[in-house]
Amino acid sequence: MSFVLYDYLASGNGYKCRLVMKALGMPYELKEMDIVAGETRTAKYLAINPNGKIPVLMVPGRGPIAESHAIISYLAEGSGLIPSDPYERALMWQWMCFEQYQLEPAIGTVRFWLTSLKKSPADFGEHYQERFQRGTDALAVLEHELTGRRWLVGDRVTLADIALFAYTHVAGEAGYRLVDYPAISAWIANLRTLPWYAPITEA
Ligand SMILES: N[C@@H](CCC(=O)N[C@@H](CS)C(=O)NCC(=O)O)C(=O)O
Repeated sequence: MSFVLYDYLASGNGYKCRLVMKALGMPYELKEMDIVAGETRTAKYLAINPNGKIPVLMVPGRGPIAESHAIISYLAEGSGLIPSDPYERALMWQWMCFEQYQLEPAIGTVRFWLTSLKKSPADFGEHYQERFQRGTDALAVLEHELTGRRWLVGDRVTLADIALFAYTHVAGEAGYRLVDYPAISAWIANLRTLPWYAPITEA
């Protein structure tokens, strides 16, 4: 029995899980949920994740795990995607916390409004401006960190790169101009050269 991933293909949070399983050669079954149609809010789904969100990883013989960073840290346990050095591991978590608090709620939300809900910035008024600015601030921090570096932590790709790549590489869909961020653009290009790289649109 392989893992089952409850997911929505356009989701960067789900994409992190798909990329980690691809990187580690772990087979999985994808169960696509239409989050716009409310499929994660049914009683059946809420029994799996009371928070009503994807991604959820169903672990055979154990049960569900929600929250993308909990899922990827479970999947990557003991692999080279998690630094064995405690300091580097803490830096990995530093960037993954940054992603959840500052980057994903801004870039991920704006992208969701525009591409999944098919709304315009005017539909959200000041909320749009505030979210968009938070995303601009997050990209500035990332650009600063990546200047002169190939990966976010140490000298190899870690969960931090995968976690931050997920929404950053599609920031253009949320209206950001990635060409204005040369270090981020180079990092995105580097990640795309990895043998297990697959686009966000791939199941
Ligand atoms: N912090 C969570 C966020 C999960 C999340 O926001 N999921 C969104 C899609 S990316 C969702 O399921 N939305 C549907 C809903 O809220 O009904 C994670 O990293 O997994």
